[in-house]
Amino acid sequence: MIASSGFRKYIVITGKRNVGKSSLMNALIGQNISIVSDVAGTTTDPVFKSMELSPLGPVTFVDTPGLDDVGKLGKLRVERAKKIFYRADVGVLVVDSEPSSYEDQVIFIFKEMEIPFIVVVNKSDILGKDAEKLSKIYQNKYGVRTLSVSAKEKSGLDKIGQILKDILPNDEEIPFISDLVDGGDLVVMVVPIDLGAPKGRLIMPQVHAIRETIDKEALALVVKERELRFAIENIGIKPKLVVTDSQSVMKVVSDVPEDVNLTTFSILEARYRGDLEYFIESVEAVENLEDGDKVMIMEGCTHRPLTEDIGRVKIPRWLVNHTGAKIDFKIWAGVDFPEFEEFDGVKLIIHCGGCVMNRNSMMRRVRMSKRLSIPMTNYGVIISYMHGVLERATRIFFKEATN
Ligand SMILES: Nc1nc2c(ncn2[C@@H]2O[C@H](COP(=O)(O)OP(=O)(O)OP(=O)(O)O)[C@@H](O)[C@H]2O)c(=O)[nH]1
Ligand SMILES: [Mg+2]
Repeated sequence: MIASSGFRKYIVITGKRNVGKSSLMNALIGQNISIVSDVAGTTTDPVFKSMELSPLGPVTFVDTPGLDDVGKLGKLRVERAKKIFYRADVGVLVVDSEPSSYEDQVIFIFKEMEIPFIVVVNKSDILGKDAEKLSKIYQNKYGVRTLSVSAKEKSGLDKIGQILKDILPNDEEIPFISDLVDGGDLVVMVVPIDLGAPKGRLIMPQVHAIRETIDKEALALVVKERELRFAIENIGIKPKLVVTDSQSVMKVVSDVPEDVNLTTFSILEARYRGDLEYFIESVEAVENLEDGDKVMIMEGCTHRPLTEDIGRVKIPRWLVNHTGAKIDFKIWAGVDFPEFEEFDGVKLIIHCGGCVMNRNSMMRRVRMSKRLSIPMTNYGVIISYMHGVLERATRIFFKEATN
């Protein structure tokens, strides 16, 4: 698969003017993409370049303007930095001298935005032994990993890929359903006729749930919603869990006894790929929506919208009914990250299940939303919320924590 920008790691190169940020990016990519000169402030807008960086894989380097001249108190600097940093996976702070209040501030922003970063001491060709001294100073002051290089002579650069890989967040895969069931348990799955699915097929989350259930030596019983009550009343074993399609959740809640665990495929997806607790906490933002507020519907792929499309038609309709507010919906679809300006005035992000995304690419969007201080929830969570059954449909995940 060609890595589109949604899967590429963003590496943001920052530092004072003239420290050699553009030279470093050029040295890393082996091309003169970004303009280098001895005039401070040469780079005026971010410059992007994508490449493969071993052993990290596909990355996009972002060379940025030095921000050491903006705003005496640095307020403007913070705003500008945030605008560039919000989608960074890792930061590279380039230096050629001892830390000043500028480096203090950039590192403060990295820490505040939870962006892992390294310090690259550049110009080792002229710094000589001082390069090592500087490395030590930065290590001791900020507890950060450092690397001393010469962008001019292209030396000291070969370890950078490994170091960046070491500090990148590791969004390990988590189970879809297997941690919720034991061998011998019965799981009932409610699968309605799906007009969106190809004829004769089940959709991915349904297949995934069945696979993990049977691999746990548990029993998977798959029914349509009309047969659910009959199944529960006649099977003779109390189900450990009932999983339903979100759109039938209300009917299913009324058919499943209160002491039987219940959730939806979309909520399982929300947990599997994203941050379920954060999505639940964020959904409360619905209650503050007012006339004219913007809500971004964010999708992981560009599919052709269906007539009764869940993201474009149903959720907006439910949300307007729920809040009574005239909401301004924006759709963002695709693997790329929206530009900063797209988030202007957005009060809530509602993300799709992300069936084409992996956990890492979803968690990056979660991190982005936190950095932008815009709450983000997802389809599965908000659908159950608007139907008044979110607590019921998520109880199983939080049971152990409250015991
Ligand atoms: N000796 C030496 N000079 C370097 C090195 N890297 C960059 N320079 C010089 O430092 C000056 C600034 O380099 P740039 O790469 O334009 O620096 P920058 O950080 O991108 O600067 P701005 O875009 O203005 O913020 C140029 O004259 C470069 O030739 C290095 O490793 N060694
Ligand atoms: Mg530059």
